[in-house]
Amino acid sequence: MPEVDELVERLLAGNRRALSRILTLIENDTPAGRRALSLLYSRSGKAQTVGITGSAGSGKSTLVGALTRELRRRGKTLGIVAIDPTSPFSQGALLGDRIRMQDLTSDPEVFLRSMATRGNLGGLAPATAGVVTALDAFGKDVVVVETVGAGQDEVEVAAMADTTVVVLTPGAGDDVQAMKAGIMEIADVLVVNKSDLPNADLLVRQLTSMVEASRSGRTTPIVRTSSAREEGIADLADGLEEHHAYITQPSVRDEQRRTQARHQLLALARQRLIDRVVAAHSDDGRLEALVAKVARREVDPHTAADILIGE
Ligand SMILES: Nc1nc2c(ncn2[C@@H]2O[C@H](COP(=O)(O)OP(=O)(O)O)[C@@H](O)[C@H]2O)c(=O)[nH]1
Ligand SMILES: [Mg+2]
Repeated sequence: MPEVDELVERLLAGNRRALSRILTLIENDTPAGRRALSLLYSRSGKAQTVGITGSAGSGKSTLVGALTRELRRRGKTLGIVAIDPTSPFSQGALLGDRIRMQDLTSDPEVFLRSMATRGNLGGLAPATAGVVTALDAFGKDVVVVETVGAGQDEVEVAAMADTTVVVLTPGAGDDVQAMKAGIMEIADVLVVNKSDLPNADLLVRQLTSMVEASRSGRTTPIVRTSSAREEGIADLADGLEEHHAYITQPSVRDEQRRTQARHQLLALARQRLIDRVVAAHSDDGRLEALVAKVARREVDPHTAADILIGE
């Protein structure tokens, strides 16, 4: 595919339009997109990837804006992937994000990319991973992925990054919810944002005891921020740098890279197998026939699955 190959060359030479076009190809999971990824993959792996998750409205976008300005002051270049809600009901939030992040896009060292939650044919996680790979190969020092909320898929996307930041806010009932959902386990840095609001101390205390109880080895730092007032942002940047230093120790690095590779490889293989099985059985109606049999209790689901993959 000579056209894509040329596009990749332009991306690697620092052309932002080529990057933009390749990101679209990757997002749509086109053959050209896969070709681009196969060329870019070996050129990636230098950036620190940062996943930021937390409930909608916890201030992630505002935080990413403030953090970007801080990292720029520290001389870092950035790629930002903002995963947008696709629902028409969230247009307001989307518009808000655009306004909050607008001033960032005039900086040529910052590349902001919005991605839809739905419509990625290959799935959100692989599409995001591909987009991050391209921004990494483009040469950005830090690639930040901001998820919309803290649902299962979104947490998974954030957890793929080298460094995962979980944003919580004081007084929100869903914090306890988030902790229950095991979100604590994936946090490399915990942020108590909106610490200008009451009860921030209480949340910090609760988190401190949870962190002490759950972690061995490196202790997850808890950073208080007010992204609205741009307070604590340097502490967050410090937290990211500390975690980066921690994971770039050779032994830790190898282990993390392997975990990431295994996860990505198996997820893609799983998806391809499913697609293949479904495609093979849909055309002639065998899949629906089997579904009907299971529904009528004529075949149990295990046996049906064996039939499905065994043929
Ligand atoms: N009081 C307070 N409000 C904040 C803070 N950070 C963000 N907000 C507000 O919280 C709302 C949601 O922010 P946004 O960044 O869009 O959250 P996201 O949905 O997590 O990306 C907006 O109205 C922000 O102005 C903060 O530190 N303190
Ligand atoms: Mg947001």
